[in-house]
Amino acid sequence: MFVRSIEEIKGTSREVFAENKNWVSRRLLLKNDGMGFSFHETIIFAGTETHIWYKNHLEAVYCVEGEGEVETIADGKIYHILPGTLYALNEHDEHYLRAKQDMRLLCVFNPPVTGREVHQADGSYPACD
Ligand code: 9YT
Repeated sequence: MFVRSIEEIKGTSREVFAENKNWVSRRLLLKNDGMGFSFHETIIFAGTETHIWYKNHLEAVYCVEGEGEVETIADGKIYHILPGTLYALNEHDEHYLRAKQDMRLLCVFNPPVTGREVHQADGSYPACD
């Protein structure tokens, strides 16, 4: 087994800032860790709106701090996200993520991300292979 902390990730390649400055993501587990999923702690900064559409991944997101909302674009539904809430993008749902306060989110990706992806114009990450 191994142990890894957020503090040791800060300032390394496992700490990734969004190009648009909307979030920072610290990747505790990536594809090369061999777990079959990746696991990230992501801070979404207050007042931001991010368009996301993970066509090549499923993502589950658990909120531990802060407050915001997710709007699924296909049906216009709005989901209020608070600490203790999980949302699962089980249909590769295209959505907007809006933070009212800084949100601290724990995110699991299947398949795992490699850590080298950048968000494409359509809100997706490329397929890993
Ligand atoms: C919640 C979400 O998907 N935020 C965007 C960043 C993503 N969690 C990542 O790459 O770690």
